[in-house]
Amino acid sequence: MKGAEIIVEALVQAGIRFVAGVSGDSVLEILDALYENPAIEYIPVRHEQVSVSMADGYARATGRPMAVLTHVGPGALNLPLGLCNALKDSVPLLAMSGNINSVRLGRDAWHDVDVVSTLRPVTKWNTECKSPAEVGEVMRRALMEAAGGRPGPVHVSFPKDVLSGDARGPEVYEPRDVSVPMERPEPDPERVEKAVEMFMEAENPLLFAGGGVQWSDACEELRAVAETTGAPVVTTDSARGAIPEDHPLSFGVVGSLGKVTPCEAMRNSDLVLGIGARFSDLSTIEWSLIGEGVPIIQVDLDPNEIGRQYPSAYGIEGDARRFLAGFLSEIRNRNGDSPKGPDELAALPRIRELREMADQEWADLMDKDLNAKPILPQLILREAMDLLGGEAIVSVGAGTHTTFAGKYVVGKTRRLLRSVGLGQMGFSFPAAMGAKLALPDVPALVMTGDGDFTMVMQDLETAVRRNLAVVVVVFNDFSMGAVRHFQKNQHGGRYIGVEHNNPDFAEMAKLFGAHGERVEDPARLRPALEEAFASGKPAVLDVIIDRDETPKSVRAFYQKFK
Ligand SMILES: Cc1ncc(C[n+]2csc(CCOP(=O)(O)OP(=O)(O)O)c2C)c(N)n1
Ligand SMILES: [Mg+2]
Repeated sequence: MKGAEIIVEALVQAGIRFVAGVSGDSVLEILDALYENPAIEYIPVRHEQVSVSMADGYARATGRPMAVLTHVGPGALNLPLGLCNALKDSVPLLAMSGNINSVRLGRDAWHDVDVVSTLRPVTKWNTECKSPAEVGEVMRRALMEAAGGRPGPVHVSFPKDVLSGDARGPEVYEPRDVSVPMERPEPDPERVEKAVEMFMEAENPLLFAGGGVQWSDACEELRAVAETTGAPVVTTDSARGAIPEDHPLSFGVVGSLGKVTPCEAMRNSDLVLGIGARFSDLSTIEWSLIGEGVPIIQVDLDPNEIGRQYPSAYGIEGDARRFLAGFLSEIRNRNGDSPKGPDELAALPRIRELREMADQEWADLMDKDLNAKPILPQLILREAMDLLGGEAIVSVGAGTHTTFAGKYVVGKTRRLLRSVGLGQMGFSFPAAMGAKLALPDVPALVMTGDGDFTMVMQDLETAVRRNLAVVVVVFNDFSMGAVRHFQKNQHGGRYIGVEHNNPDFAEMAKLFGAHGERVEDPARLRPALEEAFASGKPAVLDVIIDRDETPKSVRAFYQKFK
């Protein structure tokens, strides 16, 4: 077997169904091995960055890695942004790139770039495959690294002669279907018991769920712990819907990109139990939300995260689901408690108070003339939620629009896609395409900015060709709004480099063969959304919004406590 054939065989054995990428002569052998292979679909895209973000969105939606394939040099050098995004948010994916023949490596030959060194800081694991005989082992290792432990993106470079050469010896080692979570460590039971004691001593404990809860499939356990203890739950953006955001105990995203109510819940807690959360600057508003001396319990699979932000945290190393299961049975053993119903939970005084605050916060956000023209971003949020409910795939871009779109009430885990740790523009559209590949029957909405969308919109061609019927709503303010707002507030309105023209995105979508409509009249928004989803095609709604509508900054709200 050729090296390239072993790669494809390893992908099939790992259960990988899609490979996206841009071609090049360095990967001809792999493309040829994919030709007519019924188990794997190769999806050509128009920019390598898009292939990584698609794989990223696919993995966020499913827990399964997808593969990316690029050409050497210029192809592989379009990967770092997307890989970094996956690394920052612990998303598993496999990137493969071709390379020039081994004998020419390092001689500054045509296309020769040290791709492995370039990608080192943006991958969890990354290597050059040196000989055809190594291909099977390198593939096994790469897939295990992507999905095992704390998931992440991996990259392998394959020189041409490795792909075309004949591999001798063992070809593929330990075939295994790969998905997250894989086998993960059990936390020390004594430390779990201690955590229960600390939790029960607290009057106002808080459950703080991070992406680790989602990646370890711990959502049911999280909900059971919450319903048994009556503790409120706040999340990071990586754990959206880990507990449905309309659940009586669920208060949404905490931190500077979240809402005030979950921040207040954190600020007024006398114990914070963080599960699979980094306690980042974003979620804690530069570490200001947790009071001095408030005990913290931090459960994480990655020992490097424990105590990284709060050295005083009582650390528990291990899998989130196993921790929560152990925690729950210990609480039940001690108290004989069972889960409380929604009415009983809603009547708890602390929950009632937080719920009133949350309702008021929502009412304040929506307290606008939503029939106003230009359209207010709040109207898009309201109409989309009304139409689609909590279970749609919702992919959100990076910009001012995020602070509105990000308030979508998410009803299910793995449905809200967003570049969290990196805050990358150009992610939302391809990520939704990836999620749609996995879940073709679930409606997929992209809420993005005009700046964000224009970074990747060429791949409307891919969406149309592959019929990935995502509906892109462009919050069009003809500007890099987030930066414009800074210039308005901090630089006296001296706007430089933030205002631009746009094509009519709807007309452009039609030229690509997609559905398109420009929406300027607030009354047209709802029917336009309905028609876009009913078209069954990729669609772009170019919604002209009021660019001076600035959301209240949660960070600014908390300045007063500093
Ligand atoms: C790849 C990348 N480049 C630059 C930035 C800095 N940045 C953050 S938000 C933003 C403006 C985004 O504009 P748009 O997508 O139109 O959204 P808006 O703020 O107008 O809602 C910029 C330039 C970034 N986050 N990512
Ligand atoms: Mg904009």
